[in-house]
Amino acid sequence: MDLTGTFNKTHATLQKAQHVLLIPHRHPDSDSLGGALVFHEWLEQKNIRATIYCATEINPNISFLPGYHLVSESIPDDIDVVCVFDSGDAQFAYLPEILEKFPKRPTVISVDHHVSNDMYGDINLVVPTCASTTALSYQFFKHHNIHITHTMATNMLAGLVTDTGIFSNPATNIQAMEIGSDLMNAGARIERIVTSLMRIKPIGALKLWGRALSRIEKHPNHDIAYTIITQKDHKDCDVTKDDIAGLANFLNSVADCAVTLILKETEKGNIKGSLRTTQKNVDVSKFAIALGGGGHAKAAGFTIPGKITETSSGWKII
Ligand SMILES: [Mn+2]
Repeated sequence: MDLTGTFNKTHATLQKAQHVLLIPHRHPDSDSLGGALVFHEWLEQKNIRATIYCATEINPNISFLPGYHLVSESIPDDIDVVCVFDSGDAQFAYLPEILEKFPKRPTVISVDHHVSNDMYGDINLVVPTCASTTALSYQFFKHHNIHITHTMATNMLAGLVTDTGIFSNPATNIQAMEIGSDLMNAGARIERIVTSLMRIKPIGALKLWGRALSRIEKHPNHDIAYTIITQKDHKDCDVTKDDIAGLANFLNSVADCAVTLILKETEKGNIKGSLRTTQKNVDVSKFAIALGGGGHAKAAGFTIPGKITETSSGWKII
């Protein structure tokens, strides 16, 4: 894939901008916010005005990202370029609502690595073979001979570590390892990243994980392991939504099954299903779509009405 044209177009558009709005997707992870932060740092160096705006709250577990405090709570009105990071569609970043605020539509650049990206940008710097949006940003910076500072390197490596599951999931390729190694040379702090993203878990979350893990069952006919989390578990263990976010990924990486499924009761009387697979030939999004949900081939979800109750013969959805 020759990216020269798109790299140059992106570079030229940003260079000419009077004020760039950098937006991660809703509830950003470190790949999305990390991407916005490295571009922010570079634009500031070039004396090009840039503002990072996020439409939702940001999980404090990524507050270690250098520049995290720079995220603005308001949108300036002199924006002429909007750059969206790690968002496969416009709505996932609340882009349509943001664009409505401007009388003259700014130029939209999408920087992303999702295979499902629907090319909503005027410029689409979209490369699905990149392990992370920050790995793509790294390539852009290298192409234009932009010096990668140690803070940029930490932001880039954080995205790469997150999206590769610490260099272990199918997104991990030789290029990801090479970029990771170069970023460490540039001063990225991998121990800080791994500790913040992967290790620190509140005790309540560990208790909840314990309950969920103790209930795992394997389907008698299909190669699928599943477990459940009830609203009572939430209350007993005093956890937040973010505390359980990593459980589906953890289960997927350790369970001796092709597919894992977590069924979680929500406050609103629904059940949320989180599907994961590590198998190359399995597409869990098909299953999720059949149940009215969606997602990616390796990670997908759905929501159905119902409650989970314990009966004498086991757990039942009613
Ligand atoms: Mn990503």
